Amino acid sequence: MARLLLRGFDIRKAWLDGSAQAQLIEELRPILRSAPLFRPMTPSGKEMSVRMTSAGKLGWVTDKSGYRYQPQHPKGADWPAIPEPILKIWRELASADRDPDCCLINYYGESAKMGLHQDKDEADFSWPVLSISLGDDALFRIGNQTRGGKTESIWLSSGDVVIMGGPARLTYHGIDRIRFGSSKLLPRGGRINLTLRVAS
Ligand code: MD3
Ligand code: FE
Repeated sequence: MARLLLRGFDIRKAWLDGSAQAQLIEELRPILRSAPLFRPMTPSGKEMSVRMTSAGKLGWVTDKSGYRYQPQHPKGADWPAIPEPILKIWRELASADRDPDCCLINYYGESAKMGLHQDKDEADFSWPVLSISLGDDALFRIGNQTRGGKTESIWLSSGDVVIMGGPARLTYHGIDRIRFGSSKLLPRGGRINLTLRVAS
């Protein structure tokens, strides 16, 4: 379980062993059944290549009305609860005295990516954000607190956990690409990223 500090990001390599990763995938199955992945549309009308859904009191959505958190899936049902084993990871690592109200679930297929961006739709940036990587390796790019400047990249693998707190909370970040088929965790390949946030 190596620990890396990169531009204020606290990266715990292999925080979850294979059986913990498989347990999380099992927890996600019923969630994906009741809150199916959808392909979000940016306010400018472009479809994102990542497919998404959420668990928790609030989920993140985007459409022509803009980016926001809301209590229901786009099809109208309340989001399912965040599974206890996922909350446990937050309680161990986030050093926050409150549970997250959103677990964003991102699925990256073969050619999915996410451009450099800041996470700014939450009400209070003093809460950390925690990310859990499952499945195929992903090339994670970290920039600066303002647009532009030099970036650094690191491969994230299944079982890695990253905590973004303090000044790093507003750092630009993105996923350039995944190494499709690099992990055996998901039978059909791809990558799932869970992002825990205090949104409200
Ligand atoms: C740094 N997801 O959903 S997780 C996102 O792997 C997002 O799916 C990427 O960026 C993914 O918004 C990266 C790492 C991450 C998540 C949230 C952050 C890094 C962050 C919030 C603030 C700063
Ligand atoms: Fe982000």
